[in-house]
Amino acid sequence: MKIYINGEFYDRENAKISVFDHGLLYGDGVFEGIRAYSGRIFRLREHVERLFKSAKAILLTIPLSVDEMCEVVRLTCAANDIKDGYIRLLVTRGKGSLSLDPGSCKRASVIVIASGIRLYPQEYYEKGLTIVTASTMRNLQNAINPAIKSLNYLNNILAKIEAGIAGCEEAIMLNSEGFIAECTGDNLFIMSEGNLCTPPLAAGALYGITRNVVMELARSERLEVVEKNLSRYDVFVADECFLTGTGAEVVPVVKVDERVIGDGVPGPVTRKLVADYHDLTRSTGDPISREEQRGSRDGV
Ligand code: PXG
Repeated sequence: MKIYINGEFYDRENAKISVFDHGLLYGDGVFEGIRAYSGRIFRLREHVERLFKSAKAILLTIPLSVDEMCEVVRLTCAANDIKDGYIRLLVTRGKGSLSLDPGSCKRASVIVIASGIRLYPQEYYEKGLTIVTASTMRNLQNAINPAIKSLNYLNNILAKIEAGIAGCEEAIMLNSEGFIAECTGDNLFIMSEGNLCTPPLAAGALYGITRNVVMELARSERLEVVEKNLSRYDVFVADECFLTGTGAEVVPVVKVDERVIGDGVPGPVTRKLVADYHDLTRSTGDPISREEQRGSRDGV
């Protein structure tokens, strides 16, 4: 395994960063989780652009351009001979003093890890997930804004621990008003009265790239997509429910806080979107191999 750190590739044993890196000391940094399918990186540019926005929001200067970062991700996949895989992209504040002061960090660290992926069991897609609502609420907009994909994920981790205690894979997180924000690492959708509904980003969700893709797919199926505040009640009485995320893709939910959703099996809209997303990820994306990249650029 070859891991990219600040312009060099290192073997797994030698891929190390300083204990004085503020990413470790304070969770001061940003990250992305990206997938490659069949030798192509899915929605690479969107992920890299979101990374740059997260960095901008925390006044972190990334020492590369968006194009250079896309190229680094591609090169790291190529160096690891990735066809289907998971890419973790991190930018930390870098090495500094033992004080909070980010000014003590002279240069951000850029790390790219490209590895194989542990897929959700097929059963989840066929039978659907059971989830619960966590008592840990999502961060306030004026605390750590949930739109920032920061290295400080304790908020989500606390909710994930609650999911685990309840024997579930995921948990719903509410915002301070009691409306649904999202899950710990996935966005949430419901089918209600023939419309596909999802909380607006202002409710405190990450600007999910899978969420965007699913909204595009749904609209292309002539479904009405509505972004509106959703309460737990709205989910309990929904006809269908599913989650979206890079890792999970589109995964059906059939029980929430012991309430059976719809018929208790993945509904028709969910099943169609699971299949459409699957097809799209396996037929589009930026080629990892340079030859194919040239080919696609030349329209060959
Ligand atoms: N909400 C949160 C809080 C996330 O961290 C999503 C929604 C879905 O966003 P995307 O852009 O991926 O559709 C995420 C993304 C992991 C893991 O290791 C988590 C994510 C992505 C990949 C892996 O648990 N979260």
